[in-house]
Amino acid sequence: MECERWVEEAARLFASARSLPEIEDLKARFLGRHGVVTEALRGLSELPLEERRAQGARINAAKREIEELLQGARRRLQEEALTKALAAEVVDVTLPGRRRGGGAAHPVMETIARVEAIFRALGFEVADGPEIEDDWHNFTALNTPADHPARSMHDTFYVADSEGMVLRTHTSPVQIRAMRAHVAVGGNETELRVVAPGRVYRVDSDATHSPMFHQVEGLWVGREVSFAHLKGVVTAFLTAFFAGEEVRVRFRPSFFPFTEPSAEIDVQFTEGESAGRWLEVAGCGMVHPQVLANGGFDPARVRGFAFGFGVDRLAMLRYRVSDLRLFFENDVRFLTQFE
Ligand code: 2U9
Repeated sequence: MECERWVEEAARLFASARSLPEIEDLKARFLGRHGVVTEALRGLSELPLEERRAQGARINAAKREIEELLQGARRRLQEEALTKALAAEVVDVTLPGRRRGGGAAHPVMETIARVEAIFRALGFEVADGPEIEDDWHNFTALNTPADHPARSMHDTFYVADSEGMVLRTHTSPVQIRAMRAHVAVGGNETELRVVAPGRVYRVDSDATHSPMFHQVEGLWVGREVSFAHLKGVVTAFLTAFFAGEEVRVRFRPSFFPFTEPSAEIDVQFTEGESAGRWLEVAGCGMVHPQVLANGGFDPARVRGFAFGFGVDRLAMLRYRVSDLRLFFENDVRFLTQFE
């Protein structure tokens, strides 16, 4: 019988179909407007009534079977596609989750915090001030005369269209401001102990100099203050800062316009790459009487000592970084090592 052949043929063809478009073609061949089943149903009208009923029932039964085969084939292909996708898109549930980076303080800021903590423990307060300074606070008050080479455009960044405003070349102007504020509230003969950390600027750029760098300066003014106290404070600081490493400290005579006498401070490590070499880390001295006067103190009644450290230099030694520029390039591959 013809109907049974259709069903057998449909079963065979649907079973071997490999894609959804192939199945839709088969559907058209059997059930479409010009499909064999549709044509057969259309031909029924030419048959006598009795035969039409019997033949119609057979064709409709075949049609239902072919529709079921069609649904089955669609389901089979969808399941095959899913199985294939699941095998291809493997999810490794044992992988660690993706975390958002926590962030951390920059090694230079970490160093400033460490320096501040040590000086606070030694009785110093911490002060800050403007990074754009006037000529008087940055140079004149610090005994740096108008014709001093530090004032040249080759060394100092001047602010365009301003009356001699500069990017501060050291944090010393903060000390001048701290002295004047201290004396203004009646502290001419009371002790002043202050450290001033911060950014400073000079026209200079190579492996060991950056146009922006960091200093921390200290100042102690009082009636009985001597060079011996200066040595004691600086040595105590360096010992605490390099805790865990054996460090020797040396004071070497030098000159600065704002201190007299003046010295440079070198350190020597007994271990590590630079073991045995003396490395300069700071300058210091007894504050020049004229500078004390510019700060509002009476130089006949008080004395002071001061020192200035290069913070970046301290950070390089502590973290064993050989090129200063690495601190300012902000490459996360470098910075994440300090998290
Ligand atoms: C006042 C009086 C005196 C601070 C001083 C130095 C010597 C010094 C350098 C160290 C490395 C700058 O960053 S660096 O290049 N500093 O050599 N600083 S004495 O003297 C002062 C400061 C303020 C009122």
